Amino acid sequence: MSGTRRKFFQDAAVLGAGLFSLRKTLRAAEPEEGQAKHAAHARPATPQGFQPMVTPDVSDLPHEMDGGVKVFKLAAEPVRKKIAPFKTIDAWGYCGSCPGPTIQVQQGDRVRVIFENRLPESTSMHWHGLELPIEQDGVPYISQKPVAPGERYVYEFTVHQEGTFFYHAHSAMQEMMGLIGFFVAHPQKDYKPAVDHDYGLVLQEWAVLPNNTVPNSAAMEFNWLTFNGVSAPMTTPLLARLGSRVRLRILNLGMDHHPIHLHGHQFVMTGTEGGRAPESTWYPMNTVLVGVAQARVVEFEAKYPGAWMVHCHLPHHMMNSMMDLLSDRAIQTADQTEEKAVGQMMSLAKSVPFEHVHPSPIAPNASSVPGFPQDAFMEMGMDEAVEKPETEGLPKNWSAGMMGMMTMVRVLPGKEYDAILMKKSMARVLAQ
Ligand SMILES: [Cu+2]
Repeated sequence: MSGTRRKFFQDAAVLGAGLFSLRKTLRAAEPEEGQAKHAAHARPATPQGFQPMVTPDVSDLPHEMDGGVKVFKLAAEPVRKKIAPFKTIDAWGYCGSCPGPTIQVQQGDRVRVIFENRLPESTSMHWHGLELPIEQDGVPYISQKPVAPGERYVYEFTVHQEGTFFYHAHSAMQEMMGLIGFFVAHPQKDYKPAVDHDYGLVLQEWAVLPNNTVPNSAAMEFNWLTFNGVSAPMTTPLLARLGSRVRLRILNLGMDHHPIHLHGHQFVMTGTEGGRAPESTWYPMNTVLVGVAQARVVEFEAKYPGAWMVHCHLPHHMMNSMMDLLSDRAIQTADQTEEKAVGQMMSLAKSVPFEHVHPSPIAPNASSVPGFPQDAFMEMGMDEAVEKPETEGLPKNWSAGMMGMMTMVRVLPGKEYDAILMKKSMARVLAQ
C-alpha cells in the first residue's frame, strides 16, 4: 500500500465516527446506492421524481430549470482521456467527458439543450431513438445546417417516451472519436418490479497504434475496448447489496456487436433502445448481444455473494492493447522464455508508475510445446494503480485477470456493502 493510501485509510479511521451522521446526508445525495434493499420495492421519491441511473466513471450532466423547461448545456470538444493506467488517448467527447455526461430526464419533460461546438469542424447532435420534430433530429443538411466550430445550436423538445436512449454526433468518424452519451428517460410510473441499483455502461472501441494517442477512426480492427471510457481493470466495479435487484443498461456505438456476459446469475432482458419490454417477453439468459446502435436493458436478482464478471465475450475484446506489446511479442515469441517475458513486462512496467505481478507459472518444457505462449505472460496485475473504494477487499492480483471490455458486479453482504459506501463517502469528503 502506498504511503498516500495508507494515510487515506488512517484518516478514514479517525474520521469514521464523525462521519456516521454525515453518511445519512450523503446517502440522500446519492440515492443510487444508499437506498438499496432495505428500501427495495418501495423507494422513496427523489427531488427529480425518479431514481437516477448511475454511469460508473462518467458523471451526470446537470441542468437548470427555466420555467417548466429542463435546460442542459452540452459542449462538444476534444477530450484527453486516460483509458488505462498506462494509456492516454486524444478522443473527442462532451464537456470534458468521453463518453459524454449522462443526461437523465423524466417522461413528459420539456428539455432544452444548449449545444456548443468546440470542435475544429462542424457537427450536430442526434437524439437516438427519440420521437421528436424533424428539426430536432440533428442530421446535417437534412434537418438542420451543420453547427460550425464556435457556434451554438439550441435543441428543444418534449420527451413523451420512457427508456434508454442516447445522443451522438451524426457523423460516422466523429462517432468513432467518442461523441456519444446516455440519454435516459425515466418513466412517470416506476417500472415493476422496482430495482435497487440501476447502472449504465457505454461500449466503445478504439484503434490506437503504439506510441500514438489519436484513435484511427477509419480502422476496422480495434485494440482498445472500453466500458464508460475506461478499459479493465480501470473500470469501477458495480456494487450490489446481496439480495437486491439490479438493472444494467448497456449501449453500443462502435463497429462491432458485443455479447455481454454476466457470471453466476441469470438475467432477463427488460428493455431495448425502444423502451420497456413487456414482462411476457422476458426469459432467462446470461449473455445479451448488444448490437451497434442498440441499447439492451437487463435485470437480475443479486443472489450470490462474490465478484462476478460482466464482460464482452468476444475473445479479442477480453484483452487490452495487443498492439502495444506486439513488437516485443513478435520478436520473442519464437523462443519465448520466462526470463524474457518478465523482462518484457518489466520494460513496460518501468514506463508506468505501478508494480506489476509476476506472471502465472509455466511448464519447464513450455517452449518446446507448439502454440506456446498463448495467454502466458499476458497478465499484468495493477491492483494499486486502480485502487478505489469499490475495489476494497478484492483478492490480491484481482486486476491481473481484468482486461478490455470488462467490469464486475460485486454482490456484497450488507455489512461489507455499507463499509464500502462509507469509504466512498469519506473519499468524497476528503476530496472536497
Ligand atoms: Cu465485444
